[in-house]
This record gives sequence, C-alpha cells and structure tokens, in this order.
Amino acid sequence: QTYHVAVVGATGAVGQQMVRLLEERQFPIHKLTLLASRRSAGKQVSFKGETITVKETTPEAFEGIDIALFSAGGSVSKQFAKEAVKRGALVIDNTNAFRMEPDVPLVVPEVNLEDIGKHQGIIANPNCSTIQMVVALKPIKDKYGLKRIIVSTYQAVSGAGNLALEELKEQSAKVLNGEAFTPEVLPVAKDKKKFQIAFNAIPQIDLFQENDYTLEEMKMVRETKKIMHDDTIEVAATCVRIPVFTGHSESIYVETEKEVNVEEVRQLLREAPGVIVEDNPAEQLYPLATRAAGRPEVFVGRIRRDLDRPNGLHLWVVSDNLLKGAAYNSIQIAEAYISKFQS
Ligand code: A2P
Ligand code: 11C
Repeated sequence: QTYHVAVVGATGAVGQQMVRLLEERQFPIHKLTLLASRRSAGKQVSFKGETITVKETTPEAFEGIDIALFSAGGSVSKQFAKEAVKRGALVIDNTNAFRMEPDVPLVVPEVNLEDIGKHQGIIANPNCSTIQMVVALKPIKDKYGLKRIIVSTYQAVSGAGNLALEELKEQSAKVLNGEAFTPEVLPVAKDKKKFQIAFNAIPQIDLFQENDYTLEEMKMVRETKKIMHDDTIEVAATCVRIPVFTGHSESIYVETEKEVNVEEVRQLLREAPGVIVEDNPAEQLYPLATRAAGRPEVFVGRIRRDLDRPNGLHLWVVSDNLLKGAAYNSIQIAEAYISKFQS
C-alpha cells in the first residue's frame, strides 16, 4: 500500500528535513502535497526527481490526504489539523497545539510506541529538547526508577526556524566585521525585546509563563511526565539558546530510586534503541553538536555518578533537533503507524 502524504510547513527548517527524509527512507508514497503559507505558493521543490509546486494551506488542500505531517507552528495546526482529520487524514503534529490533550498521544517511538494505538486522528510529536532527553532516560528509568530530573539545555538556533538561522549567520558576520545591526528574531519572534545571539547565550526560549519558567521549560516538564506515563517524576529545566546552527545539547542530572552503577548505565545505553554512547574521557570522547548534526540518533556521554549522592547521575545528551527532535521522530511515528497500528 502507498499513501498520499502532505507536509504542512514544507518550506520551513523542519519541513525541508521531512521532505528529504521521505525521499531518503523510501517512504511508501504515491503522491506528495507540499503546503506552506500564501507567501510560498508557487515555489518549486524537487522530490524523487520530480518537481512539486508548493500550495497555500487551506482546508480543501487536505482532500484525499492519508497522512499529514504538520510543522508550521501551533496556530496553523490549530486552524487546519482538524480540517485534515475531518477529511480522513492521520495528522502527525510537530507543534505545541495538541500535545497535552488527553486524547492525543504524545509519542517518542523508543519510549511509548504503544500510545500510537490510542489516537483519534492526531498524534503529537514532542518538543525537540524533550525527545532527546526521554530517549536517553528511558533505559535508566526502567532499570533504576526515576525520581527527579534537573536539566539545562544549550539549544541551537535552527529550533527557532529558518529566520533565526539567517539571523545568526548575518549577525556573526557583522560582529566580526565590526558592523552595526539590530536583532530582529531571537529570543522569541512574538516577544517584545530582541537580543544578539551571535557570540552570546540567551536564557529564554519561548515566552515566559506565570511561574517565571519559559514555555520551552514547561514543555520539558509536562511532556516528560506524559510520555513516561509518570506524574511523580520531578522535573525542572533551564533552557538556553546558544549560537550553534543545529544540534541541541543538554546537561542532565537525574536522581534514581535505586543506586546507579555507571558502567551498567553505559551498557544499558549502548543497548538502547536510537542511542549512541560516546563516553571515554581518556580519549576526550563525548557527544558534540557538530558530530550529531545530520544524524538521527541521540548521543550520550560524560556519564558519571554524583559526587555526593549514590543515586545521582550526570549525563551530556546531544541530538540533531531538526531530525530526532522533529522530522525524523515524526516520520518514525508515521512508519510505525503504517506497519503496526493501521486498522
Ligand atoms: P512560509 O515559508 O510560506 O512562511 P520555520 O520553522 O523555518 O520558520 O518555518 C515555518 C514553516 O511554517 C514554513 O514552511 C512557513 O511557510 C510555514 N507557515 C508559516 N505561517 C504559515 C501559515 N499561516 N500557513 C501555512 N504555513 C505557514
Ligand atoms: C526551539 N524547541 O528549539 C524549540 C522548537 O514546541 O515544537 C520547537 C518548538 C516546539 O526553539
């Protein structure tokens, strides 16, 4: 069987990766529809040697679509995802629009594949920084139990989209050339103030919430509990944007129920699906964003026991935010849906 697939946000940082992966993985497609805003209607994209013309996203554009991959921002998903479902599509949504709704599974295949079976037309793809963290922590949770997570992120600008990528490139050149500039995109397009990202670190990703955490930080908290089916895990996050193009890095501290054994943790992670352990201090081997970019796995290293707590563990976790954090995870969900859950 083959499918008519739509990518919504096909011209964006994630959408472009979705199109590339659909081609590269030989996803069973007989027709690909590429949708974006009116601004991009008429743009041409090549797919398997053919040229596809991007169309404006409208309710009617979803007629005949079997699987719709959304990555055009939460407001576009809110406006169109249900229109797609109404017309018979399965929606895999890579935005924050429906993630916390009880009847929408929030899926990382390495962690909670079985939740796909509960969908009512929409399956949500978690936030990039959550995905790489739960992939690394799932084997640890299964073996030792997880009481608490404290995570600090070092997130790449591509997480904020193509405009943010352009801003980092242009600003970096201007700083090096001593030219003046006005920040326009980061930290958050929809917030009042903008700050320099080149040669800087900005401790704000998305908007501040009433509790003084940012939305990105609260996504990591809520999504982790939902994906792991455990509201008792204590999670606190600090999310920081750094001038890296692609690849989110995370310093994660966890407290487990049972005492951890570092060599055993390394072995567990070596055997874990989707994980590559890079951990050898003697050889200066540890995960790097520059090495993770372009790869689908989650890289884990710097694994060490806390100096004071026998059930405390520190890890450094890196992954390509556009791939495992977004496009690749969505396509894994689509592939699992086709092979295991289609009725
Ligand atoms: P467009 O290129 O036409 O603006 P990024 O994450 O890189 O910023 O990309 C966002 C994606 O979401 C782009 O493909 C963008 O299309 C798309 N998009 C933005 N606004 C809309 C909208 N109102 N309707 C449909 N697609 C949208
Ligand atoms: C970032 N994590 O790096 C964000 C991007 O909820 O899917 C993804 C936002 C989301 O800016």
